[in-house]
Amino acid sequence: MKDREQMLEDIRQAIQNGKAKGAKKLIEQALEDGLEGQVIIDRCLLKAMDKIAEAFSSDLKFVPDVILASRAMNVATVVVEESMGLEMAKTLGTAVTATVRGDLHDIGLNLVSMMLRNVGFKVYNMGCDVSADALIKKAEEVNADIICMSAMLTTTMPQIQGVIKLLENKGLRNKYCVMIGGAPVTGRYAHRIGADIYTGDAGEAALKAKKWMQENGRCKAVNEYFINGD
Ligand code: B12
Repeated sequence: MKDREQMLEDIRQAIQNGKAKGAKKLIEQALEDGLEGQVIIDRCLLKAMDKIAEAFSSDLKFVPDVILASRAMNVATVVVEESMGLEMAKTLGTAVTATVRGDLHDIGLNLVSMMLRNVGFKVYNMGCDVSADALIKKAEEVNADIICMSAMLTTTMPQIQGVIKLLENKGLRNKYCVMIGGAPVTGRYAHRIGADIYTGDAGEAALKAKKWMQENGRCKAVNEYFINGD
């Protein structure tokens, strides 16, 4: 059996090099050998994308490389997610997640969706390039508690505000917690446009969403998340 560090390094390399099938196989093997899903997320998935982002910014990798790595990353995310048994029987609450209209970045969004599932949310991940109308329609249809929006481009960031405005116009603003994030988004911007939660990373997003549910008396089921008091 390969040692743990070597397994992690191989998975990271496979993702960085855009080898989706290879990454999937390596992750399945690592899980079988006892590596925890959370360790794979922290040490492989997040690290691999950091490296890709770095290489992209320094012109060492180009758009096709990034697309391949992104695909591998999304495949890897699904494998880890399934291994963690994240289809929740007990539901802490319901979240609809999407990257806003005109924006094709979905890696951060997928991570946020996974982390939300991890703490007990039922998550409807609508993917990228989602219009304000479609997002609100979905939230209404599934009786969501939280609307999560990701924007990765300065040019698409205003779409978040557009969704909030549309919620206001429809008289629905107070029905939902609006949580936002993405590389160009800041806490200051979130405050200015009237979003409820901003965080810079997926793990913290899930914890803040869970806290919001507790503080706003929105928990749909009394379950272990609250019995444990955390
Ligand atoms: C991968 C990537 C792509 C891929 C996307 C593939 C995919 N399936 O997602 C491709 C190649 C398609 C792409 C295309 C483009 N990209 Co691009 N891309 C990136 C890159 C390298 C990495 C982004 C990423 O996935 N990071 C890893 C994830 C894990 O991080 P993250 O998304 O930031 O998410 C974390 C947090 O932000 C947060 N978070 C994210 N969403 C949310 C949501 C909520 C609710 C919360 C609470 C938190 C949260 O949690 C996440 C995990 O902790 C970045 C560079 C960078 N440093 O960010 C550029 C970058 C975002 N891209 C950029 C640009 C300019 C483009 C293009 C315009 C390039 C072009 N000329 O065609 C196009 C635009 C396409 C479009 N219409 O969207 C610029 C944006 C600049 C700007 N300020 O607007 C960046 C910053 C690169 C750069 N330095 O110039 N890109």
